[in-house]
Amino acid sequence: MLTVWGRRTSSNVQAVMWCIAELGIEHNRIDAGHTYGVVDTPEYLAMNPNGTVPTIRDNDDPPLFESGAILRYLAGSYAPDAFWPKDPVARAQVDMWAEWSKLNIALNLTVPIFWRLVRTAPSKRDPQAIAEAVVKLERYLAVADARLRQTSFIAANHLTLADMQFGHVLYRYYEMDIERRSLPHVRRYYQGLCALPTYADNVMVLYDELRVFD
Ligand SMILES: N[C@@H](CCC(=O)N[C@@H](CS)C(=O)NCC(=O)O)C(=O)O
Repeated sequence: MLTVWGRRTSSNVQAVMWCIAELGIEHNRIDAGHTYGVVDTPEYLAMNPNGTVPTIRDNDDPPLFESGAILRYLAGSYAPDAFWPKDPVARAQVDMWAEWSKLNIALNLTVPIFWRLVRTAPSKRDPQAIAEAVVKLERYLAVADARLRQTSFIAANHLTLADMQFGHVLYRYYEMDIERRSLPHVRRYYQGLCALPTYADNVMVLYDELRVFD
């Protein structure tokens, strides 16, 4: 049995949980991180010395941390070829978009925008820094928009592992109280994801427990 440690409000956990749901993997999830604790216990730190979520353990295999590595492990073990091709050339195309999404979309949204807005008290927010971070993120989203003009999903015309890395971030992008530029193909793609029960259940998770107030 696969065990996942991580709270439902963690975006990195959401990518992993969405993947698990897409692949129909039987699993057990244990709340960990933020107010749930667990991540500072010696037992957890022995599995993941960073004290972050997610961490997984599949049966008696060694524990795994880093959501990107976890996604690739799950896909390599449980996914059909269309989701994560065996052919190295075809797989590299999916991996390229997954890596691109993690580095350019997730990392430019989570700390520079989400943390500054949702996880910072209103009196301490820096609207100028947030606006500049949105402009920077949207330069990369414009690349995705041009891509999604040609393909239904980010790496292909069907769902792949790359969508787990790209798509999970969009819920917060569209939910946050920010000025957004027009990105019609990203929006169409996002609306399609929202119609997927696997996305709605695992990614469209309210994050009120993370909000910081004055
Ligand atoms: N690069 C790591 C980042 C892990 C990470 O920073 N996770 C955050 C949640 S998204 C965390 O553990 N925060 C501390 C906490 O929840 O206690 C990954 O992709 O798995």
